[in-house]
Amino acid sequence: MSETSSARAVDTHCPYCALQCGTRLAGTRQADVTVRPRADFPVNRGGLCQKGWTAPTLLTAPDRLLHPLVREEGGDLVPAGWEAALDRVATEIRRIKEEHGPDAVAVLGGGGLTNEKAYLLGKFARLALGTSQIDYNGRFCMASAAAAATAAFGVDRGLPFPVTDLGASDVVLLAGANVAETMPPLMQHLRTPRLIVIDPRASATAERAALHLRPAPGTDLALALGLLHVAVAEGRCDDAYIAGRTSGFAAAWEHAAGWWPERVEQVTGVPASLQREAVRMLADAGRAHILTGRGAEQHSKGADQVSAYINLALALGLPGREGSGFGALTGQGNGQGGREMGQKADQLPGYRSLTDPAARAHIADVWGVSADTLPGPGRSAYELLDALGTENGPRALIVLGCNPAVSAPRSTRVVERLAALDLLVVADIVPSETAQLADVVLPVTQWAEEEGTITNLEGRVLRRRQLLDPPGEARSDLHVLQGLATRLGAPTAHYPTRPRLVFEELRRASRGGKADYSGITYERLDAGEALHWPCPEPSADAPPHPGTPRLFLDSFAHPDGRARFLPVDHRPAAETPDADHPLIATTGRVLAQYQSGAQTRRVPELDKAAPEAFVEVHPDTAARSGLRDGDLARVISPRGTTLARTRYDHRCRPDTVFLPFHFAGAGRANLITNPALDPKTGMPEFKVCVVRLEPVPESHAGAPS
Ligand SMILES: Nc1nc2c(c(=O)[nH]1)N[C@H]1C(S)=C(S)[C@@H](COP(=O)(O)OP(=O)(O)OC[C@H]3O[C@@H](n4cnc5c(=O)[nH]c(N)nc54)[C@H](O)[C@@H]3O)O[C@H]1N2
Ligand SMILES: Nc1nc2c(c(=O)[nH]1)N[C@H]1C(S)=C(S)[C@@H](COP(=O)(O)OP(=O)(O)OC[C@H]3O[C@@H](n4cnc5c(=O)[nH]c(N)nc54)[C@H](O)[C@@H]3O)O[C@H]1N2
Ligand code: SF4
Ligand SMILES: [Mo]
Repeated sequence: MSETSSARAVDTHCPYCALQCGTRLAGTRQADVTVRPRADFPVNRGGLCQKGWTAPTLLTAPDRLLHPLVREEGGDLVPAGWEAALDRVATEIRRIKEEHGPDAVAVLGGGGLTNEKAYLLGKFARLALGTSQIDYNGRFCMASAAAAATAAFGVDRGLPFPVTDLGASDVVLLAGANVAETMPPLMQHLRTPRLIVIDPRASATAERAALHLRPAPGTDLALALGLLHVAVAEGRCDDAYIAGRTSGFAAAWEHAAGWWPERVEQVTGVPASLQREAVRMLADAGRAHILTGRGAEQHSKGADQVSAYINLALALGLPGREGSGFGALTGQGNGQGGREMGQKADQLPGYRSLTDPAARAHIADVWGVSADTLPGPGRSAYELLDALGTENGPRALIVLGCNPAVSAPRSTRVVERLAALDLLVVADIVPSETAQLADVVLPVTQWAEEEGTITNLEGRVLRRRQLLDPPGEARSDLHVLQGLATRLGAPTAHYPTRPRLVFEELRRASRGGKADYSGITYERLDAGEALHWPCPEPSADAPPHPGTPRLFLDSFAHPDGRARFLPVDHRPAAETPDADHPLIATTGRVLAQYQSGAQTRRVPELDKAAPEAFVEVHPDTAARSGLRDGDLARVISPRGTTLARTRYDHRCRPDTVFLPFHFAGAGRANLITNPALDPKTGMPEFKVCVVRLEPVPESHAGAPS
């Protein structure tokens, strides 16, 4: 029984994005839950987007998973008891490990999982399975921003300052972030500052901008180098800051020196005059922020691209200065905590490196094993999916909190690889497209039905609280992990199902790491304290650590205390348009749908607002392909074809089309995307692939999703 099952109202947070808007839930059963935004939570201050308002509908999705399902020999998924379902998984895993070794079993996690789940999943993979093959969907999301921040600042906390700082800024530059649709309540904090938006599209956010730069997709690196060039050429750099707080400027400048504004204009399409205006706005501002979103990051050069924006921010003296800064806008609900807890291929809890002997020794000690038993780093998410069922690849995959059949690039290949497995196990709340392919489907509880913690985009640790008992036979992911681990021989006590106990263990595991949670307790959070990591546990008689809302004010996290410029140069996207595929397609989000749509497509109000796949295209470009507004189009890339409704937009770049990736079936944007990976981070090139458009004969024209 839960710790709070008698409560009828709880203060908690939205189940979706990294803003983690504060909400109050009330109700006694799944069907009568109401949600209200909390005015006292500083991030949303009483605001909620359409997804937050309708979140309770998810609790009663008509096809909600309520019983475990197992696939009959070559046939359908049929209901089974938990014991039988877990036994079947454990038996298969033992067989596969015996025949092919521990790396034949793989795990894919998610940035929506609570800290407790993400932590226990990493422990389960490395200890109970003994596999190196674990990664998570944050690889598709924050990997490039994380690598660039770590390289520059020595630590990766998406926003190293609270979002409320933005409200007092004079100028905020948003590179590839459409926050008006992806984090609407954040717009409250962006009313005062003047906005510079860098986006190839006239996005809802760009419409609110004082200055809108529209580079061709895949050219931000050239643009950011150009902005640095202008700052230097016009004498607008903060020379004292560069000398006193940074290193590596000269090497970075060597590359930027060749990117004068007129050359940048040729590559990006952004007029030189607008480049100069952007730099003047930033340099004239008393307080300024530069923020990146996925538009700048989801590229095969995503990490370098973010580094180029960081170089600009450093040249202007913004990071680590009170009231100014650089940040990347984390996307998923627990996208920040999810990348600290050890579900990433190269990482241990506390944001520790899996290859650092001291880190291995510390975690092995917490887990009560010898450091030699911990596996080394595994494949990144797309490489892992691409290897499934191949000669040296995994034969089994366990998925928690991810729907790669829709969200991974080059879907056709990914679905083929999932089908080639001996065993696919999916724990989910609904029959996602990936769950539909599984051999065993495990029904789990969701946000209003469980306790835990989430770390939002500003590194603030928040409590998720339970309002309701689980429906049907649904159990927490923690129960799933315990059930499997014990069947594989682990002691029950090593896999607690009470989130509070898991949190106590992860506090110890994180102690001394970059993301140190050891001073954070459920009691402190429940008392309403605002705790941003790092928050170390103080020595015996010292007062509790207050947490760290603002990082880098005194020094950066490198041993010499300095931030580092990275020497980066422009390179083109992996594909460039040609006669067969003359256009660039970029992909992203709309307000009413979330991610793979597994959740929001099941909320009628949201599904009505954004019912089907579409392709946003300039009317002249569409007309050249014989497409009228509202026609069904084939969008064809070298990898495949997706079907989408033509949506005219006069403000589009004529060389660029845009598709949301929230839809399943033939309307999956990822049927066409390019899995070219960033060599530094494994990030796929979701934001650039080459395409052509063709009409679909009327006789074939069904709904695209
Ligand atoms: N409604 C909604 N909100 C969400 C989500 C959702 O699915 N739906 N998901 C959450 C998650 S996990 C994430 S990661 C965030 C993502 O939040 P955002 O990063 O804001 O979302 P995207 O739509 O992926 O991309 C933002 C913009 O990048 C632009 N863009 C495309 N190519 C380029 C380019 O080469 N350069 C530049 N500068 N811009 C480019 C697109 O036109 C788009 O407007 O949103 C979170 N919030
Ligand atoms: N073309 C294109 N593709 C993209 C992107 C893009 O911009 N363009 N963006 C990428 C980005 S930034 C991201 S973050 C990914 C997101 O991609 P995914 O992670 O695949 O998308 P979600 O729909 O969030 O999938 C989460 C799944 O977990 C389930 N779930 C929710 N809560 C829980 C839980 O507590 N436990 C368990 N076990 N399951 C749970 C949901 O029902 C859902 O099925 O997509 C990436 N793919
Ligand atoms: S902005 Fe994000 S956290 Fe806030 S209500 Fe919308 S989806 Fe939920
Ligand atoms: Mo994301």
